[in-house]
Amino acid sequence: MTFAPPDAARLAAPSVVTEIPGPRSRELHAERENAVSSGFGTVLPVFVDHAEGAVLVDVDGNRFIDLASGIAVTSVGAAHPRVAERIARQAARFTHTCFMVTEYESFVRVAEWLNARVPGEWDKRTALFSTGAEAVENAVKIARKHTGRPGVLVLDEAYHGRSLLTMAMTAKEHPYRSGFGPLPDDVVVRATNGNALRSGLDTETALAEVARVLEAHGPESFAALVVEPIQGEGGFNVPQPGFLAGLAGLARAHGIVFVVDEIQAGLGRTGRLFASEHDGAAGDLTLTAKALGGGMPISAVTGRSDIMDAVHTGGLGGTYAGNPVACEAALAVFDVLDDPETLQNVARIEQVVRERLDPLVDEIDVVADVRGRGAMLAIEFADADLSPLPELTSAISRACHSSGVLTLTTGTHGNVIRLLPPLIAEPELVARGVDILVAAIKEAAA
Ligand code: PLZ
Repeated sequence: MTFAPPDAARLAAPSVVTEIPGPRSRELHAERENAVSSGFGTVLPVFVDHAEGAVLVDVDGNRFIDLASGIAVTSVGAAHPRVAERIARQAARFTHTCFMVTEYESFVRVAEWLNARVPGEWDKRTALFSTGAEAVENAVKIARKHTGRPGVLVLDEAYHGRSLLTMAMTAKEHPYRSGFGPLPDDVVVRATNGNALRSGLDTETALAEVARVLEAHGPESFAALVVEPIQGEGGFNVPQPGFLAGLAGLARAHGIVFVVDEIQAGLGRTGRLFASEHDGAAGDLTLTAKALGGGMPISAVTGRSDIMDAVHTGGLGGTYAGNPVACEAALAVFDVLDDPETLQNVARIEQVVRERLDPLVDEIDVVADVRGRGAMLAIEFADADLSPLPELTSAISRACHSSGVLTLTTGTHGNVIRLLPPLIAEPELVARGVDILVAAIKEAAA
């Protein structure tokens, strides 16, 4: 059984038995403040003891419905028995060799699975790394080597990471970029994302605008165009119909490598294995991370073999790239993703969330939009003139936390609550969490 069956114990959530955060979490948090750099923020300062499917249990015994999945990572839950078992077995055999020193089979099997399933009817190769930002950086390196060009085109509201290059590719100034410059702004160029709610552009006009930016900089200066098939940190912005396919066409017309960053939206999250499938816009290179390792750090660049093999031997790597324990975890995640029950469950999750959130757009003035796909859905809060309401948004999210539901905010303006339950979450449990969210919205809007 790969798909985790409903379990009465897991459904015993939420259960809030102390104030939030509880006394033990507060003690630990005080210790943290003396030990950990203040550069790390925290959404909900409770310390987790263990997970049961889509439920997180804290050190004070509070049980939270997890609508965050550690930012779209624990799609199979944070303690899937198969993942735990394969990790334990591999750790007892060997934890590391460095794939550049001696090889192991699981690295090859992970690459084969991705090559077979990543969109694009062409021969593929895969390179494994550890983090999402590393996958993005390496995609740019590979595209540069293949094209011999320097530039990277990205979109408004994009998020691609916190490393020096990916920070420049990320759009939002605070907290990601402020004070960390200078940024390599001479190679990173930004164009419109055709934001359906806010840009006022239709697909055709948005594509013409991207083409204009390309022309202004000289299309032959760009190695890669990097896009998210649904923007995650930017606010769960779903591309307008035809936009992604149009971008792919523009890139290919100019010999620019089209890179699809599926790090947040990929691997079943949107109800298809890859989010770009909804738009018929396969990447020349496709990036995965997050859900790939079921919580273990592993990322991948998968794409056209002629592009992937343009790199000289020794040009790609990293000490921990495709670590064997993380590869075993990925193989366990693949079993769950290959079980048709999993994507069927995502469709059920989408249905219970949409049933509850969609009507709010008409019922509640401050609800500006409900959007997303599958188990990647969001609700945006704004005034009638679309002025963002970030304080109201945080207050609603905090009210959910106090009631035992772990929600996250997102978006360029911080005025979006995003829902990212594990793909294996019981729809009844997600429904219960969303009912609590709806009650919090109604109370805050009243
Ligand atoms: N590309 C599309 O969503 C990571 C960021 C959390 P790393 N998103 C969560 C935070 O505040 O640091 C992400 C993403 C997309 C790339 C990344 C980067 O992945 O594994 O965090 O490096």
